[in-house]
Amino acid sequence: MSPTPHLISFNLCPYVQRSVITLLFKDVPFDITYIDLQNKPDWFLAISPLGKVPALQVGETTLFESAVINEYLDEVYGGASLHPADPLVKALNRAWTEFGSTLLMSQYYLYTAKDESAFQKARQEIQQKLVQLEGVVQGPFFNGEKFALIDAAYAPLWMRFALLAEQGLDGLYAQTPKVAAWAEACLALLAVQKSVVPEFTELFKGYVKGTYLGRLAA
Ligand SMILES: N[C@@H](CCC(=O)N[C@@H](CS)C(=O)NCC(=O)O)C(=O)O
Repeated sequence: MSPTPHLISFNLCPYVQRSVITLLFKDVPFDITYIDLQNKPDWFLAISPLGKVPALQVGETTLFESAVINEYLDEVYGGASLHPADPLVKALNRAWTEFGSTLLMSQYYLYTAKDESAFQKARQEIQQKLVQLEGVVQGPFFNGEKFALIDAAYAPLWMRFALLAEQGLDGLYAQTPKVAAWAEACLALLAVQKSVVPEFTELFKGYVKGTYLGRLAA
């Protein structure tokens, strides 16, 4: 029997959230330890080669990088695979998952922008990436009817965009109705809703408070 997976996390991290969604969706019991990234514990630095979360401890072994962790979890735990069986489709899913990581960075630049010009630059980058996604998403999920690892990789983005919309970020999906429906389908899942700490909304809005967007919302 495989050991209980143990995730090392930070309560606002979208990359760890990808793994939590995968574990919850597959109904796999797991342990989770939250650390302060501003004050990384020595034991964490000793096991995480890049000093980043997520790290996944499986027995004596520590894995890192969210996409790799998710593939491992999918292969080893909880029944049917969440990755497409066809090698070409699987490879494409991996490529678009990496694209999703660049979108996470653009999103980060958006909600940490200190002035309008940085904000508009990030917004433009995001809009362009959403248009690119509009051309490839099948709907309702990325590959069609079935929720997959790639959806777990994008769901943290959709959750943060929904909160940013409450902060005044409007019209984000105006040109991308398929992406909007994809986001909605992901956010409707219990595994996604339960993938963050109960105080997440408050923490996230607090994080955005001092930024350009936070000032707009005030
Ligand atoms: N490519 C990594 C990115 C992980 C990442 O950037 N994690 C952030 C938190 S959301 C982190 O640990 N940052 C700490 C640091 O860079 O020092 C993955 O997909 O796992």
